[in-house]
Amino acid sequence: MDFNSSFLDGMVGVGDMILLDALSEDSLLQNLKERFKNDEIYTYIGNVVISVKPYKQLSIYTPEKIEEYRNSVLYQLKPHIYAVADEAYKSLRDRDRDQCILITGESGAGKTEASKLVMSYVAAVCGKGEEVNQVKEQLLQSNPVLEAFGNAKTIRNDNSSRFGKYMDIEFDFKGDPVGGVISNYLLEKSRVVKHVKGERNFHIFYQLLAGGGTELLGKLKLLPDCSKYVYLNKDPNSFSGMNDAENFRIVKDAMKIIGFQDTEVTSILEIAAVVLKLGNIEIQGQFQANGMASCYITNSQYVKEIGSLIGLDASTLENAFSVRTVEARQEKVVTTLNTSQATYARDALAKNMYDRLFSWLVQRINESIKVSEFQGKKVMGVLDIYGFEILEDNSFEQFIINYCNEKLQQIFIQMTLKEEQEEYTREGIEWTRISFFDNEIICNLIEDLGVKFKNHNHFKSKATQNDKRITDNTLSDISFRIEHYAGQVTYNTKGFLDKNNDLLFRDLSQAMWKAKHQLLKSLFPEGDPKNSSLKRPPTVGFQFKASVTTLMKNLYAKNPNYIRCLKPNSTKKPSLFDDQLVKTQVRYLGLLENVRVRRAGYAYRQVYSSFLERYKMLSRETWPRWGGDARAGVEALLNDPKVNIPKEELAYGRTKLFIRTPKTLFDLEELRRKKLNELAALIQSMFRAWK
Ligand code: AD9
Ligand code: MG
Repeated sequence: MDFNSSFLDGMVGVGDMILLDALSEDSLLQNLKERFKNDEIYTYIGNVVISVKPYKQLSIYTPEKIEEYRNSVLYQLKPHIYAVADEAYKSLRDRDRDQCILITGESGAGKTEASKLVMSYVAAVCGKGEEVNQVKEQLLQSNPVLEAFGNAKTIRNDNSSRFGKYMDIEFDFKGDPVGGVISNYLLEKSRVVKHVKGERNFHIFYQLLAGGGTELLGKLKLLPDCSKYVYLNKDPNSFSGMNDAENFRIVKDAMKIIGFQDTEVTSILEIAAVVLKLGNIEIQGQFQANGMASCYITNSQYVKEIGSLIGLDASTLENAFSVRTVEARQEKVVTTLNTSQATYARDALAKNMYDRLFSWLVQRINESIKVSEFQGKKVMGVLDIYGFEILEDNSFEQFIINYCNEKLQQIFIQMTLKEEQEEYTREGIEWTRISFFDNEIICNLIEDLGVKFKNHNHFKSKATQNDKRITDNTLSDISFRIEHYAGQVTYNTKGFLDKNNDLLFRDLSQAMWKAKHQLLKSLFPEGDPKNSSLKRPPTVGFQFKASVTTLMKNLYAKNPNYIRCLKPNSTKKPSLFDDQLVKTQVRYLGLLENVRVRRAGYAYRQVYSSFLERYKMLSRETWPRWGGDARAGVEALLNDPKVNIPKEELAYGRTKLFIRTPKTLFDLEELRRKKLNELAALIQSMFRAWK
């Protein structure tokens, strides 16, 4: 294969930044910009694909494109997510290596879209039997369902993921999908009760009201008008271009395909309706005869409606909103709630109910897509989490989201940069060290702070013990600042403690457990008097850290593939490339260091035996078989004058062969292809002669 005429010909700038002429931050940016202006939104750094979101539909996702990538090897065609998906899939299918696809970038940069492109590519290229098709459909249809319940319109993104998602797609030995497992990470449940102007609550509420139709809404006693619900936005501008009614139909169809029963769908929507109604419960304060503050519900209509939807006596519910029972040394003490406590309790119930419903949905989908024990499994994990966020007011949610991104950056650094350097050292190959920013210290700091978060002073004392990365001398008493890899973020600690403790008064969970509504009841197991001795659950921060730790372990065990998403501008304009904005992202994603490491080193490496197996037909020395040691075989193969690879392109490590530039690999692939054609022709002619 002629390198120039395939990978680079007709290409704007360079497709792999390892091949940049003079490497600097400017040349890297310039290259991305030039390519972006010509609708070349994907660019490689070795096997990492950089995506600059186009803000318009490009015709590069057609079935024909999929066919093209399916029949090529990496680097033969223009850079594309499909090429990375293809590489990962083939490595899984042919080399038995579990894969993970890590997609990072800030909010609105295109992560979720990228994850769907990967999924649809894999679905298109693997087997086609009836059973396989059903599995594929179920896996793909999990997206609209989870997006309806877990995504929302935000200032940065009309379809912003408000939960983290990791999906393992499982394959059999042939490489056909047999099922999957989805893990969800911390839904931003505060959105259920509150969102800022211009944003919205989770899509499903609007979809239900817009698309539910008279009969369903009548049954749920809902009105189609969002402005009637306190938890929903009253800002009409935030609805433009959302297609809620149409999306509701899509979600219902998707649920059917996944295997939800009609009764389950109804139960789910009933709970969504209950959440909306909870928001409309108005609570007023009053003083009791003894002078104690208490409260009452002014519009009992909603309590009655909730009661009838969930099969619970309205007075039980009303009571649960106005008192709190605390057990101390086997004694029950009942106190009345004041207005703000009761409002807090109401919102806590709505948030918890929705959050638990969401987790239940994920588990329910998993039930449909789970793989039976005996099927051989190879796994491709796709990680799509909420992107790094710097808002005007950053609270506990941003702290959690940014921590997760910080961990992903750490894994990227560790796996790509550190691994790269360490591998050379391990393999005994000469290597000049490159310094790069290691964010481990920040991860440790956040873990330390978040898990044991007690109060603001805790941060202050830690800040003095630590370095400049937490600076709060100039800040108000209720804030602290962290110098994240992606920028400085000032967090407001108001509400931190509450959100971390996530307290739901037991009176409410007990009331929910008394409901006849089976699904709702099952969401509040701690309300069962038999479980009343259960200890308080660990804090949200603690649970999150534990799940992120498991996730990281899982990712470390797989072969990583990276998609790094960049946002070209913040104004959603199709062809605007905001240099400064992209520069910031390029910096914090460490792209320049990434290129440096790959350039200083070798673009490709392979263990000797696999390399020999793949290319042995190129030399008479090694074909049809090589009897000796694999490394000696590779040397014999590459020393064959017919193969003709420049010496400086190669380095022999302890266990692997290293190839400096992708071009050499293309040359080898092309030689191999020609040789295989020759061999096929030879076999055919022999066969003919024999007949
Ligand atoms: V967040 O962290 O969940 O808020 P993401 O997931 O990074 O964010 P998303 O994939 O949702 O961003 O992309 C945002 C929007 O950009 C999408 O809804 C699309 O309208 C648009 N987008 C993203 N990628 C592409 C693309 N390759 N081509 C065209 C795109 N439009
Ligand atoms: Mg997303």
